[in-house]
Amino acid sequence: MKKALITGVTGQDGAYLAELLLEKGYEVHGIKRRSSLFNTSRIDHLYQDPHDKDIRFKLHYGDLTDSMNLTRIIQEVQPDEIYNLGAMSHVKVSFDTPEYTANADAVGTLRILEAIRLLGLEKKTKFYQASTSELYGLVQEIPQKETTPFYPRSPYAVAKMYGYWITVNYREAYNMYACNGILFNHESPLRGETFVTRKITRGAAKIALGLEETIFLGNMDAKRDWGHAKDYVKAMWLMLQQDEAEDYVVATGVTTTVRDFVKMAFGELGIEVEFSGEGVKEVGRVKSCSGEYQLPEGAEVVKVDPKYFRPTEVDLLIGDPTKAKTKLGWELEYDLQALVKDMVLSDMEIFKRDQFLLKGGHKVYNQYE
Ligand code: NDP
Ligand code: GDR
Repeated sequence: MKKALITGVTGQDGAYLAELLLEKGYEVHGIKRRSSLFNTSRIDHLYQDPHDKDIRFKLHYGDLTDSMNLTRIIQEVQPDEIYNLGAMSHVKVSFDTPEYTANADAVGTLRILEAIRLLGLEKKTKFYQASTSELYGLVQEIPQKETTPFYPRSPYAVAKMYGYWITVNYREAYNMYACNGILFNHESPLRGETFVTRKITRGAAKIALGLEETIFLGNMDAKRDWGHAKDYVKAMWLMLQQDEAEDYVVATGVTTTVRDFVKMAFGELGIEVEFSGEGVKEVGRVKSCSGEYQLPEGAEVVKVDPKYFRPTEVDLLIGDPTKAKTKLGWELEYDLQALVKDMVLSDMEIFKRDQFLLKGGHKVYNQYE
């Protein structure tokens, strides 16, 4: 039985990847951080009681900022594959916590590679690094592919640039099987609530159900190449099943503005939204409603709050996944419409529960960011 170790197993991708690897018959080990509350909601359905015999899903406490801890876990597990998905992954937050971001995202990657080397596992353990389209940053070429020059635009992207190159360096210096997946934005019902797509699908669901009036967003003109996380974790696995370690772009090849994502999300609920105004004055208003959810015409459902603007922005991402498709045989199952539908339906379920609780006189607390 193959053994895999996943850092960031409690995150969006970690949860989908753990599920995929368990389906494939792996023994899956995940590293989770200690937190004052349970932080395993995305993987609770996979949980196996450690007291049971022959369990195939095991969690270890750990942190990417702790070399000794990482080395001990890797020594204990002796994994065939390590997927380094753990990171401080929020671009805007990286401007607030740049040093920590560098420690976890850049040096954290080095810590794992060095642990593999020190433990003499270079020939046994294959390594996947969660690299990102944020490396492309300021547009140098479109669509962006494996050979496009990098120009990172945030402390997050700069830290990930180190992670990218140290992975390449360990591959070349020590002949390790180490790959970068340069993944473009991928989303899902499990996406963190403060990333723009989930913020929009949650907002649209709450507004349709009368639980909220307005979503406040930042740059509406930003364009992203959005895919479904379920498709993207398959590419991660495929990258570690090849004869040779290489780096791959994983993307859909289609780019969409934040504004159009908003229209699609409300559209799933039969609510047509039109935008007017520019910059901080831009507003999204209800034009018409054709389904179950009837909102007043002209209701201002989207406004701009400059607090969500970034000091340096990445305006346009669009990836060319030709190499992943031809060399890995990777295929997409979800297009953007199917992704939006999956997210909106899931958030409707969540907020219908809240609506039910409110009607029963219970309090419901929601966080906004
Ligand atoms: P999430 O933010 O959902 O998950 C990040 C995971 O990393 C969580 O499990 C988190 O733990 C964990 N983590 C954070 N800091 C540390 C630390 N210091 N030590 C150990 N674990 C830590 O990210 P995604 O699942 O969306 O992304 C997975 C990876 O892919 C990340 O590295 C991200 O940067 C990268 N990436 C993501 C893309 C996307 O569009 N989703 C695109 C390209 C790259 P906790 O749950 O406790 O917070
Ligand atoms: P991104 O994702 O920065 O691309 O990083 P995010 O969803 O945060 O932003 C996408 C674009 O939307 C604009 N935007 C807003 N973003 C947020 N979060 N909140 C808002 O209110 C808002 N309004 C507009 C942003 O300015 C940006 O242009 C994600 C992360 O998963 C990274 O870890 C990963 O590496 C990259 O995708 C690829």
